[in-house]
Amino acid sequence: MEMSPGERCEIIVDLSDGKSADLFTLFEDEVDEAEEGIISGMLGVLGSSEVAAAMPSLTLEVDASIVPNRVPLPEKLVNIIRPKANDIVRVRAFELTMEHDGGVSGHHGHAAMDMAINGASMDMNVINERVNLGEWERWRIRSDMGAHPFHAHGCSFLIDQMEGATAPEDQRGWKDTVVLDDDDWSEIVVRFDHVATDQFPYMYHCHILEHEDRGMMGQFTVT
Ligand SMILES: [Cu+2]
Repeated sequence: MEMSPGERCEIIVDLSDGKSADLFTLFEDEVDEAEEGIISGMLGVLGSSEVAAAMPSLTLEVDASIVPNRVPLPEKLVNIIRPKANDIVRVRAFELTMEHDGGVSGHHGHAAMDMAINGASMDMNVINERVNLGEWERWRIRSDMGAHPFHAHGCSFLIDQMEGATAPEDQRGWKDTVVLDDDDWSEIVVRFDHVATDQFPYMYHCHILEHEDRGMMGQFTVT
């Protein structure tokens, strides 16, 4: 599974054979190199040096003292009721941008980047959006440059379109992060059911730490 910073995935692991299962975390380029090795590794045929060197992030082991409760997987894991088109009362657009800050080389020998959403870098004293409690909205989020995992507080949302196309099956559940690729856009439908005041607003932001720290973040109230 491809995962971005801050993203969560729910998985079901079949341990009915009693064997343990290893979960690996790799960087994107390592995945490309090691994908075949990982798959053969799963089959117990460790071949690739990448896989041999990789440490599992998590190992799931079966506790033999627990009597297994063997139930079949349900036909449907969750029942999601999507809002109808006319339930959505507002559309907001968010443009994520990165710009060189004037080309002056910084102390580290490279120009710093200014990062912003809708032209504004994060400012603790500015409320960027005001949302009405309990109303469905459509948020269209676009990356001007680079890949960004967009995250919003105080909600779970449904991804309608992802990277300019219909969201893949594994992205159609309740989410709190949506990934945008370079020069791509995604659309979410979202409803906020918790109050957030001017004094204690929520945030939406890119979940790459270096990007949110450089301003790719905004504040919103829910009232
Ligand atoms: Cu980012």
